[in-house]
Amino acid sequence: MSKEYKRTLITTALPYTNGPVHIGHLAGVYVPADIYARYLRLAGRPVTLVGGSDEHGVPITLKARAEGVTPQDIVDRYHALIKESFEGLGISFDVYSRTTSDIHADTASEFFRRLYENGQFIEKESMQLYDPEAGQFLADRYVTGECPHCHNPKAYGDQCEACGTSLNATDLIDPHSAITGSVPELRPTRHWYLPLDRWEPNLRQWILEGHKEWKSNVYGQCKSWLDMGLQPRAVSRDLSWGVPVPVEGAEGKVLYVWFDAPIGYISNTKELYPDSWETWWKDPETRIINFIGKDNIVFHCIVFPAMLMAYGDNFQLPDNVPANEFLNLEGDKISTSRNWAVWLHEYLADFPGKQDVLRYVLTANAPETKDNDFTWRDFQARNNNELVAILGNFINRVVVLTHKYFDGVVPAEGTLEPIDEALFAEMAELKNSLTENLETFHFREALKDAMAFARAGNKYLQETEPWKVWKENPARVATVLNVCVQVCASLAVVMEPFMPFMSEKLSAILALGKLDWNMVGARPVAAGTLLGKPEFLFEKIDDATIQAQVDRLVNTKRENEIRNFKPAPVQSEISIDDFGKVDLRVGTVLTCERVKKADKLLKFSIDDGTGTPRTIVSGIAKHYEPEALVGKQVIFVANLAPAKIRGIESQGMILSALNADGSLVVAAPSADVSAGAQVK
Ligand code: B3M
Ligand code: ZN
Repeated sequence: MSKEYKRTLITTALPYTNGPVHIGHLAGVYVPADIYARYLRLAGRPVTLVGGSDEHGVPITLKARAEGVTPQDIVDRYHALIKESFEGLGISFDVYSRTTSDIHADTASEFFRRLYENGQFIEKESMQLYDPEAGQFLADRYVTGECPHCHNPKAYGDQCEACGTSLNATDLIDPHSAITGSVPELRPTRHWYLPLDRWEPNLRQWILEGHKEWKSNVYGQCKSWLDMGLQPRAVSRDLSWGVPVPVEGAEGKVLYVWFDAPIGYISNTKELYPDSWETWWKDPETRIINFIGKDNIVFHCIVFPAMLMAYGDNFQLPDNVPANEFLNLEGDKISTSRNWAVWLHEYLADFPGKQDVLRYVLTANAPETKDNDFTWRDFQARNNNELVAILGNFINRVVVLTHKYFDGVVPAEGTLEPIDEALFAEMAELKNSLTENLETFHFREALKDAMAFARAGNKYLQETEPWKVWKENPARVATVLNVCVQVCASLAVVMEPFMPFMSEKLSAILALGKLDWNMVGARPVAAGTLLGKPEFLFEKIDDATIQAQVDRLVNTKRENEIRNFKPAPVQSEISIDDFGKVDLRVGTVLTCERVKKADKLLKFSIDDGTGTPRTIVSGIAKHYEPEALVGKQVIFVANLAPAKIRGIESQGMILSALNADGSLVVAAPSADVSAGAQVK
């Protein structure tokens, strides 16, 4: 931070209300923003945390169409769910509103009108994609096609998710309507464009010269955008869902969702502070920080700043945009449409009282510099080995020992020994590092520093061993426990941004009152304070609980695979004579066993009606227990040339079908037939 600001306005990307929020949203945007806001509050620095739902745009109208309900139904449903689940996780928004509010419609319209009146737009007619079957123009997510840059076949009309390039619908190769699947035609239509090129020199100066301290992923994306050269961007759309374009002759047109959504940050601040909102946006003493995911960088660093520059009137640009990379789930990209996610509202229902665990894991594993992976096993391990074994354990021991030796009353500090002084010195260093990491948005590292207080505490207890000293030197035990209680107090404060629920419980046990960053490394608990009852702030999560979550994902994957199954293309034609050469037979399995040291192979002995059992080796051991097949009938190719497999001569091949989800079933007659019967 180059200068001292009077206040900080933190914005969080407004989630589209076309579905609930998932751990990817949380790790990328809301948990880090909340950590930062909570830290600033503890440090006594004025801060406002702004959030809200993004309720316009094609994701919402598409969802409404798919369900046969109105867009309003969709946004009402998900806005309520999202708002409630954010509260459940303790995201401490000062305001969480929505872009369908009146105040937003007014603010966004006024913004557009001012730019329009000041000649900040180019108005032009152009040919746009039109779906004659649906009777509407196609832009953004209404149209998919091949990305002209990376040739991803499923790019959207506004962006290619594979290479991150932002697109115009007419850039797509081989476009298709997302509504009807039909091939769109071109029709003329009139729109307003924001000439980003006009602002290019200012943007270059502001970002490339002025903000070299930005995260390299953010700075790099901006630089490559600016180096490619900026183009005018349409800020209106031919749609009915959105904020109507507030000028004459614009019937049937609404503001482009990426024009109105960032203005939502302003509208929501207005809603919160009807009288003083301008201080938070126009005073150069206000510092604005935008928390977003990496797919939103261009809109926050190029488009919205250009809008603010065009508006003028002292609107401040963000001081930093600490965008995160993506979080994957069990090795796979999180996806709302594929239901591949851990949904926040489901987590809160499945893990009541464990909000902090999710916050902890998402921070410890945050995708700050590269994409990262969430796995349920890691979640369990971090809970059991870190939260329970290190943090919870230290606090619990201190409170239990204080109750045991001093009836829960914090003993006087007495005379400090070098080891005690060393612990305070260590805490002072940790505080510096932690503060620095929080100030620079390195929340993973910050969390490590915070945990280091608990590690240091455990080590100190291990070394001072009050339970051994008690008999001959109770005064020393008094000192040790006083010191330990002070470490707990530091923990209550340093953990608050990360895990506010445990911090609140711990503060109550220590009777700390209002928390303050100055308490960290200090001695805020007075001797004589009566501690609350010891309680376990964390508890182990067992294997069965984790397995249930893993099973749910496995099921989701199966459902997706079956839903998306596309049969392989039929092979080239053969004649009836060709087919006649294949001698298919029914056989009955006499014995079946695994082939040693070959985990895929089963060795069958088959009654093929000849009286001499036939041996067949088949690669289906992953799908069947051998015993389950004994006595069953199978269909096999009887005249296949024998082949040696692992030293066994296999005399034929058993037929089977591979299911979409990778499961396999052996082909069999629908009722028992004589062994050796031909299949034709
Ligand atoms: N709703 C995109 C998203 O959820 C968009 C963010 C708007 S921030 C002003 O990824
Ligand atoms: Zn692409």
